[in-house]
Amino acid sequence: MRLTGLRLHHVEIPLVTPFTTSFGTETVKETYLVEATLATPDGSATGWGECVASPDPLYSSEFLTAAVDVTRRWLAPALYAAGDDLTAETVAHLLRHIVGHPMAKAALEMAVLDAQLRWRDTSWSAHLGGVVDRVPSGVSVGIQEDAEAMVRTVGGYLDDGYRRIKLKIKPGADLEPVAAVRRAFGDDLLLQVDANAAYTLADANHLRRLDEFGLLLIEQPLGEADLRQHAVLASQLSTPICLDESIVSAEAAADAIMLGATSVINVKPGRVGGYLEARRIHDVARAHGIPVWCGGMVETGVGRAANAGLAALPGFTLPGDISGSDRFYEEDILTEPILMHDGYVDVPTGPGTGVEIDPAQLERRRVAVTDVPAG
Ligand code: OSB
Ligand code: MG
Repeated sequence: MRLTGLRLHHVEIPLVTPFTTSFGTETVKETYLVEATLATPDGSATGWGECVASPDPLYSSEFLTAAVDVTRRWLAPALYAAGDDLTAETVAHLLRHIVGHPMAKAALEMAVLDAQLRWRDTSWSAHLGGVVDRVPSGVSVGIQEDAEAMVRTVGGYLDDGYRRIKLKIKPGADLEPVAAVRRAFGDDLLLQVDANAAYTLADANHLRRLDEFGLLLIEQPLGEADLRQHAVLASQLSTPICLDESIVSAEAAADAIMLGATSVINVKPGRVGGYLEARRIHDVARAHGIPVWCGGMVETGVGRAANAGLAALPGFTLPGDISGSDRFYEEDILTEPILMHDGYVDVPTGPGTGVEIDPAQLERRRVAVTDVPAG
């Protein structure tokens, strides 16, 4: 295939409720969707990607305007320069000399893979190796005003049918909400927490107090670069550690596993440079008997559909952060929203990501367009 056109659609979509993590509060989703047009041997194909970078570099060093800039000035030119040799499998290789920027790279690879699979009439999940037609749906619950509010909010999600609850925590908002939720909903509730790197090893004694709540795991308690310190912490907790921010590649996943820094992995395609690297992480983890689950980055239906396809792989043995779009958005940007039924999200079966963008919804949410033409 050959890249013939690239357009970034900048969108802003209000969230149904503010989402608070240890690093900040979001009330609006800001991102861009990538529309890539490719010439194929028999015509042309269009694919869509979604960038998961946030406006501010708080979750990771990447941020939205940097992703746009690196795409325009370095990534897109490298893909155009590949001529007829472009396939989804070559994207990461063609971009490897540009250091970092995995989320910008992932959005491009996603669009090229979507176009390729639509052209080949193959679904995302079938291509990646999915083995199930629906995936259990977990929900990530932001930090609330107090423990009572947390119990109320979690109760609402359980009424909706979510099968696993993840509570965001930070110093000063950890033991109390966790204890209250465990007390309110009992020992059978699949419950886990996510600290988004808000603690240090000096907090080990405090974090050990979470052990009594029977959590599935604690996600990323320490900093992104602190693999060795996570290994030390793991030796002091009975709650399993699951790394998110630290797992930036399949190599990092292998290192973390060998060091004993992680016993579960949150796989996020954007964080690792794309769905193909995400599959490699699944493969490495599976070979080591390490369970994985699919994380989320508050995606629109576009990214949510692709995540559901990935989560259908056999190593995804824990429920992921794959909620219905209505967990975050009043309306999806798709013709058919991604929804949860009976605690599961269906894995799309159509070609590519299997979902279609609703042109009217896109226009309604679009705040700008960046065209990135060849040369
Ligand atoms: O750490 O998993 C995270 C959202 C934004 C940035 C980081 C994280 C999250 C979530 C939300 O927890 C997951 C979702 O999309 O449902
Ligand atoms: Mg996380």
